Amino acid sequence: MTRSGRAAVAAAVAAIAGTAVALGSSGASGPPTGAALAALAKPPTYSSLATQRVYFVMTDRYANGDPSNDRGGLTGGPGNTGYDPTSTAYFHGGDLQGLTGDCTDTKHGLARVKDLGFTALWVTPPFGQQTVQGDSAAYHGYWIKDFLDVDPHLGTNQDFADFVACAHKLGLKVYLDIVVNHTADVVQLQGGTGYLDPQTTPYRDCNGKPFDPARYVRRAFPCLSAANMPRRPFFAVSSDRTAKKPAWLNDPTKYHDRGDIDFSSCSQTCYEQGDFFGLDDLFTEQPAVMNGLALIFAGWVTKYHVDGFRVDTAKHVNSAFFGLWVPKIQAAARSVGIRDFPIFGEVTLTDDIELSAFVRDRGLPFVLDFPFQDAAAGFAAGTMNSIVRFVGRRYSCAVRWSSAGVTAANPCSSWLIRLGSSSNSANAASRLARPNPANCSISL
Ligand SMILES: [Ca+2]
Ligand SMILES: [Ca+2]
Repeated sequence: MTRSGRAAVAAAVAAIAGTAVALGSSGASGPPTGAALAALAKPPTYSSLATQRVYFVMTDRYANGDPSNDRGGLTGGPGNTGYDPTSTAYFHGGDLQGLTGDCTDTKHGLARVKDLGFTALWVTPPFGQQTVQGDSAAYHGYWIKDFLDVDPHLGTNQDFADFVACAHKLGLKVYLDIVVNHTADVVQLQGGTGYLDPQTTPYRDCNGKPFDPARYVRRAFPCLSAANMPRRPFFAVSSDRTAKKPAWLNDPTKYHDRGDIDFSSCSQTCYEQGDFFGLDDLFTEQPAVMNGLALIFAGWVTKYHVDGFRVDTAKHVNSAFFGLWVPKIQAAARSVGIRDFPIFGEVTLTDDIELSAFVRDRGLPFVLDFPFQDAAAGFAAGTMNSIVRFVGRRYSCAVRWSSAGVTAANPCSSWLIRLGSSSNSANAASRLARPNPANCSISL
């Protein structure tokens, strides 16, 4: 679930460029030389994603094309149907038919988006939801129970197919917002929701033997039992046992079962293994879970031919996951003739160096540029220092190299290499994040 809202739309996709050889020769041993230095001096290469003008849309809040689906086929009050257009916390009736329109009228639907000058849409998750949790509803799409079908509040699977077909007819790309970190909150945990750290409560296999799950991401995973999970999982009502699709998601040992993330004091492991606001945190270290998530989302590529993914809560997934999962998705895209399938992650970090690790080390092709968003929001609020800090941080390593005598290299493209990925699919930089060499004269 995004915590940044629509402001994230304005954020550029982070700058990416470079090669493994450049990265490998620019480590802690000092400034690069020779061929590595020449590679660093090259200007960045744009991907197709960098040139898109992306319209972020929350389907429930765009337009109501079919009032008959406003309650998702459910009856009763907002606590059952999730529908209450008087409350910002509930469904308002918008749906895929409303978002699509008739594909010609430039006052409505996708033809309007096209007419506004956009070239792509990033659309909130359309999947089947747990309609209500607590005192709000799943209008945003991040409480998924059925990963295989469209939520009835938004329409039908055919409505989604028609939406993508219209977008493509108009020359618009569709970037689908997906979630691999968690599902809806269905599994409950005994003994409370407080986070139990692996230092004191390690994972234990079905025989009680402790193990580190990171060691098994590429091989047979230890056997598990509900009784030996850090917090013993259970279902509050019997219907919850079969609430999710596909069926493997109903196995409570496919989740971390450690309790909720405590955002006031949390290690990276806690971010990865804790429940995000109580949502069932998938045990993504398990090859069966990673492969299951690959099959689910590959299906949305091969069935509907969407053009890319935005990956929710990517900061909260284990470090090896994307290096294993992304190639499977891209292979599925190639199997239906899509050779360029951008995948960009939501990693809510405002520090460039920390953020870059998710591209450089964790296998995400792109990440949203939260450092830029943070700086821009600060600037808009009248804090000039936010921009100064942003520029200083983003160019600091380049300036250090320049000070060390690396005069032949364009320091800004050097920085791009530093932030860049070894992935051959990630040779890109967004226009907003692309450094202008003229800016490098700034006094820091
Ligand atoms: Ca509707
Ligand atoms: Ca997680």
